[in-house]
Amino acid sequence: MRREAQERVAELRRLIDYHNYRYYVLDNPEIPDAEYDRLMRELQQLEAAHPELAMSDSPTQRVGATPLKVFAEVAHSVPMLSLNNAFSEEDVVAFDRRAHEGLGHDGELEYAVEPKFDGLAITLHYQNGHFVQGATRGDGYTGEDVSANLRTIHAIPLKLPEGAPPWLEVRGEVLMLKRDFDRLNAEARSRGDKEFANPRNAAAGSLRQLDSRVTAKRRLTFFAYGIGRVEGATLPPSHGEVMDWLGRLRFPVCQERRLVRGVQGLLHYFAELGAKREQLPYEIDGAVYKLNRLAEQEALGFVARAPRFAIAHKYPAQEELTVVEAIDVQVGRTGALTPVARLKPVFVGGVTVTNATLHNEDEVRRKDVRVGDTVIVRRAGDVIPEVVAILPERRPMRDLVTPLHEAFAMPTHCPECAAPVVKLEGEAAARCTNGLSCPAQRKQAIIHFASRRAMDIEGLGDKLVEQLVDKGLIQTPADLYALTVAQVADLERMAEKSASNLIAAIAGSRHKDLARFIFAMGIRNVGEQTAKDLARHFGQLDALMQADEAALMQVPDVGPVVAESILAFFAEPHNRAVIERLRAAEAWQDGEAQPITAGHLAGKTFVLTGTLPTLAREAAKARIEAAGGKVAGSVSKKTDYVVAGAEPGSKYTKAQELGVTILDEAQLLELIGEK
Ligand code: 5U1
Repeated sequence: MRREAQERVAELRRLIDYHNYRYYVLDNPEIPDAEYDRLMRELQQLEAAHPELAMSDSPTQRVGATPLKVFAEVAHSVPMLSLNNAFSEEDVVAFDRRAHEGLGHDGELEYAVEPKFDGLAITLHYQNGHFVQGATRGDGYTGEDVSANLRTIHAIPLKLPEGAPPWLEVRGEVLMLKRDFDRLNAEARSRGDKEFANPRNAAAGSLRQLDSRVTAKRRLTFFAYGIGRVEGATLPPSHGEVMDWLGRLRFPVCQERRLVRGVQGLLHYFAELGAKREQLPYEIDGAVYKLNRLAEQEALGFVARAPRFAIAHKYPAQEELTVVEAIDVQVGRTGALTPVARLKPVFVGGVTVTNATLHNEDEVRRKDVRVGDTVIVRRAGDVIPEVVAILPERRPMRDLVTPLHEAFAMPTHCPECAAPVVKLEGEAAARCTNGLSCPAQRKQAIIHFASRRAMDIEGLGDKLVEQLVDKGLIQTPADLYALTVAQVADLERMAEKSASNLIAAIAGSRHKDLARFIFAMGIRNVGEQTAKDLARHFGQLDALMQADEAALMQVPDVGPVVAESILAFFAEPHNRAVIERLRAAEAWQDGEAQPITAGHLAGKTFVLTGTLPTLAREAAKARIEAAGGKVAGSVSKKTDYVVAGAEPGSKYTKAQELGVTILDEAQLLELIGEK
């Protein structure tokens, strides 16, 4: 009996380790979750019945252990170095030149390049293929023993396959994926708990928990990027091959790593990775360049605490500290009031930022942002800069207990037109109740109408619209088509030439397709995609204007809220009058109705692989199913589409082999009709 249990336990551990690897490292599970859970439960029951069979590297040990009082210290046998940074092309050129000089090498050098993960460096020790200890970097010489916490990270193997060397130290980074970070913060928010400022802090906070059961509940992951020490095995001659070897030992290695030659290769990689940065499922703050040949790495050696053979090329910081000088309230197109922090200018994300959105009143109160506060500002990609958090310890004090500035409160009257402000139940935004009689809303409506994705009137920017409205030359988008060159030439910073260009651009914006026109009208809750769907479904504006709630809800993704916004918009006599004038100006052209119905993907089979930039796997599946499609677990000749995200698994290769259409997230959304 005992022998039978022993064999089954070994078999279950082998099976679970394998499926764990398929799921967490390859992102390509072979069995359903329920089957995995069944195997795990069986193993837990057997281990409980036979405590003598318990082992620290059993997959059941990933749930966390008894809390520690303190972390033990671990002296690193090989120091955990930091990297020198390069902030400019010149720095990279100088790095490459030093490498040439140090090696006495002519011609281009070969570099192994990969993302610089924004996580926490750790080292993992394996003895005879078993995970025995893991530690943080600490000061580079001594770190903290966080073994119990590392065991809970499913991407870290607890047992290596046959052929692992007797002693192996693997170095890499623990991090939290952006989607897991968002989920963690959403949960914290719903409980009223403090949120983490960024995935790095969340990963650090989770890894440095004395109670590993807490770590087990946070989803952390890991990427290997090097070796600390190895005994009993000869490493291959290049870094790239070492990484491939680690991959075969079932360590997660990053799919974005490449081999490049010379400075041009490095800079090209830097630009390419930078363009992908926002879409990657994890945060990075640069690229790491390493001489690929280990013999060359050894020949160059180290300076102080950093290797000469490697460098981190950093992107401009996406987060910086600055001070809030004022909090203003802006009125948007639909009357929504947005608090905006006016900031002491700060260079962040590659530009100088002076304003950051505070989203809404609840958000300001939750973050407790006040004038005078030192705050973390974040600007990532083209996203509007935002205040992430305040630094409470830097808050100026009037005395020991009273803050210098009061907590923010939303004004009760519109700062632009003094009309009362309301906050509707279930809505985060407070709104001015004055509609298009409010000059701010009127300006925003016209700015939106003229914008690139709407009527695309070149040269009609915010400042010009402001002047036109303030001078009483225009009140609605329809007035644009009645403007004259003389009227425009009189405005500040305008002359005859620029005025006639603008009038020509306004005239040239006519005859837009119906979808753009619907979007340009700025109906609440009607974005570009809904506008496209409505245009396609109804074909003509009159048909849309006459549609009742039931007819509107025939359009996929139009629910009661969107339908209600459309009905309210067309019920407004002022809006109907403006539309009639725009009809007379021939602002749009009607088309043919091509009614769309839900379920247009009926009969189509999809397979998901890799991490999509914004949609979690479940969300992508739900959308496909809502459109009538089916999601399968593996690729076959019957698969119609494979949807691939970052780091796709073998399903991607299989799809290529079988010639199955491969979609990215944007293409999927387009197919579903959401884009
Ligand atoms: N991706 C990556 N990050 N990182 C950090 N590779 C890498 N290598 C490092 C460090 C400190 O050090 C080795 C070059 C020794």
